[in-house]
Amino acid sequence: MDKPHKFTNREIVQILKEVLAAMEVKGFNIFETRAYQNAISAIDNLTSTVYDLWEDKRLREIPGVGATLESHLDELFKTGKVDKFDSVKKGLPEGMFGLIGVRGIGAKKALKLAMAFKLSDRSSAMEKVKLAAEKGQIRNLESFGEKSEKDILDAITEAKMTKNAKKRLLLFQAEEISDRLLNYIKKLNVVLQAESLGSLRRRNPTVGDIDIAVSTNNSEKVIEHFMKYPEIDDVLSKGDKKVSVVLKNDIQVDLRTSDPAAYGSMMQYFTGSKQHNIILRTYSLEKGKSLSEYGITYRNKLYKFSTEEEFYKFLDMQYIPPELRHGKNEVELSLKNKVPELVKLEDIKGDSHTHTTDSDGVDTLEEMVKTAHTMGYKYYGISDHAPSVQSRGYKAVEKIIYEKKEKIKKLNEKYKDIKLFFGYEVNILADTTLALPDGLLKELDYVIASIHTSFDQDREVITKRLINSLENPYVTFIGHPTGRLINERDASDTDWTKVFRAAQSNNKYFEINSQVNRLDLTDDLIKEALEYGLKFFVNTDAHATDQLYYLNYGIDVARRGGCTKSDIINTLNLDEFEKIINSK
Ligand code: DGT
Ligand code: CA
Ligand code: CA
Ligand code: ZN
Repeated sequence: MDKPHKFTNREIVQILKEVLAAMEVKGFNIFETRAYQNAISAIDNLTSTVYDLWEDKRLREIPGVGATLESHLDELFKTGKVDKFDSVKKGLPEGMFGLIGVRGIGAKKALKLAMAFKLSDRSSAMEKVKLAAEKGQIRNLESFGEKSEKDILDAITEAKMTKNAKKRLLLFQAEEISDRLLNYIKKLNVVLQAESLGSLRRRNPTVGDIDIAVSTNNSEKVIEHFMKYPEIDDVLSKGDKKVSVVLKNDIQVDLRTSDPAAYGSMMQYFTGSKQHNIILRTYSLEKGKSLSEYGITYRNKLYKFSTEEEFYKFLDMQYIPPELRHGKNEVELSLKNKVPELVKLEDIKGDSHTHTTDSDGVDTLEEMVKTAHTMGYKYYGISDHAPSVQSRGYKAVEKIIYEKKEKIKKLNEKYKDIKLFFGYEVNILADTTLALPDGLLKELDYVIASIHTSFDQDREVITKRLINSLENPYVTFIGHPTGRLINERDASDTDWTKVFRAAQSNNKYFEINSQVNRLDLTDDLIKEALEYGLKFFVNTDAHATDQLYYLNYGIDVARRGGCTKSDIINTLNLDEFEKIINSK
């Protein structure tokens, strides 16, 4: 019997997306489609392979995979197809499915295009639609237009370009994979030290491949042990001190060993960034010192370094933390002894962007507060999405606010050593106004203004939306200011110079949002904002109690932007923090 195909996560996601599309055009109800939606996003973010989980009978651990989907996947892995999926797709033109997954083409549009251009074959569907778009034949179809024709053309071109290009991992995904691997490696007793380098150590928001360094006097044994790592799928190259492999989840790992005496040099070299190393090398050469992964050669003698600190010291430089090794002005700062002392997670005294079941959170107000209390926070801001005045009416919203105030007051009495603040996250509407009128904003302790819709407006409009919000006396800070979603949505087009000036003259702040696919503001904009003397709130934007623990990802970004403790508002003591909140 043929060995069944080992479906990759990406293939499974595509299969599920196609079934979901078929369900949507056939009018299945939301309860039937939701499981598929949940499973798709869970598998998209999975760091292990679905196939392996299936082999271990652990499919149900994937969020969204219940008994039904489990049996479908079981059938898929055993037979290569799923009867139920085929019957759902029956009667629909095959070409429609060749378009699923292209940005901007949903199920209904895919069907319309397939009907209009008689797309009976999936493999040629994209190419045919591209041709039609180029000929201007799409704009005249019902519910399409010139803009959507152009968007479709862009999306297909992009989809073709990135078809073979791998998506970069989000930092937390790379960290999970690398922690698992380090855990395995460290079980070997000849391993003296092991850690991940490269973009992961620099805390870059995304990671291309994983670089692991091992300090040992027995490289042979380390490599032998590493080669037995059960997640390895393929070996790209193998030497005495260096191996490159691809894991089953399609991620490349480069592992290098070094004897302890030279471990610091190796760490420095493979931490990068490449641009940082280039600048460093140029500077060192001027001093007659030549750099390599083994050490520094000076007057024909090789100096080895067991730590990075010694390495930078030998170059008469102040130590540069990995997060700052961008290849910008950090070498210059180091030579002037002006490397900032970066903010640390332990400096944080509270979180000020959090949701509850009152809006789209999954845990109740008290559950969230209890967790924040356990974490030892001194203060905690509750900032659900504001209830809509448009749909509920002013009076009703006013009532909700008074009731919530009472509730929070009671919790403040119950949890005495943490101070709770009542805020809302208020939408900045497409027409540049805020979704809650001033009369209600003034009832709150603080206000987060955020854009949640119309991200692709023109630069002037986006800029005006942010500036108008910054000019509102009740607004405290702007939430996730660029609106980007990593790998999904670009930052909105914004004139940051104007926005930063507006924040400066109105004494307003920006958020550094710790959600792993946001990390927003971005490090380069933080750096720019610091030049205007601006300060930040680092928040989790938690929608569940466990997300309150992920503030470290926001701190990573703050550090990459060069923030010290005094640049971050929620490192302040309660009384100073309260002054800022009350300054409206
Ligand atoms: P990634 O994997 O795309 O997220 O980014 P990195 O920074 O981890 O890059 P990677 O894995 O290609 O290489 C790891 C580090 O090794 C890199 O940050 C600097 C160092 N490195 C790699 N190639 C070169 C090179 O040609 N010259 C120098 N100076 N350093 C290099
Ligand atoms: Ca790397
Ligand atoms: Ca690498
Ligand atoms: Zn938000």
